[in-house]
Amino acid sequence: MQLLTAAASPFARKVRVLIREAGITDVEEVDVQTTPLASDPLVLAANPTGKIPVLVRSAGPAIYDSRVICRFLDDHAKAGLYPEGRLWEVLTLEATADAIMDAAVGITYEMRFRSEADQSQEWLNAQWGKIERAIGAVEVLWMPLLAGPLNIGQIAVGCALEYLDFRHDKREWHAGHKVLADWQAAFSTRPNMVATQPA
Ligand SMILES: N[C@@H](CCC(=O)N[C@@H](CS)C(=O)NCC(=O)O)C(=O)O
Repeated sequence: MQLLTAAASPFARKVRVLIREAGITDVEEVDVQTTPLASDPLVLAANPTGKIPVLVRSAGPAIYDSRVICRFLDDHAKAGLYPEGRLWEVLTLEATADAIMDAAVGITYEMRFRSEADQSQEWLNAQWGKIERAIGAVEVLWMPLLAGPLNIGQIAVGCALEYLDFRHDKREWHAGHKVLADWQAAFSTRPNMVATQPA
């Protein structure tokens, strides 16, 4: 199988961390360059939206998005990152982290692809508001799930928060969120997080 990926993508990083944590050896990672304004042809051939990550499989159609690929690879490797007893909580935590990524990647694109004069500060701030609220919810609701055995929610939150540090450090999400910031500082030292740092 081939994973179409990019070093800066937090969504693709979720999959890359899972691959390593699960000890999966039959997925080749292929770096592509794709943007909302210029889709990589390889990606477009496998995913009509042009987004990464995409998993190209030897049998069956290519699959996307990151949540589908993570679930598929977890099942493939029987990695147990979706504990049955806490499935709905873990999936909601993953969805919350993905929402942080969506808003953060949206901010990155707005700032990269529009001139400063055309950028909507109102829209940028509204996206940041989503991120702030999601971070607050993680801290209030999900710390026990972040503290337990490794699950996909932890990987997703780790990738989302490090993406904020990578692209939007000036917004200083850590301020007022010491509990989550301490969790992230520890989680980011996992060898598979270190091996997949965004670039
Ligand atoms: N919901 C998707 C989001 C994927 C996504 O937004 N990927 C970005 C890179 S971080 C992308 O491919 N952007 C290119 C585009 O929007 O055309 C997932 O979880 O895989």
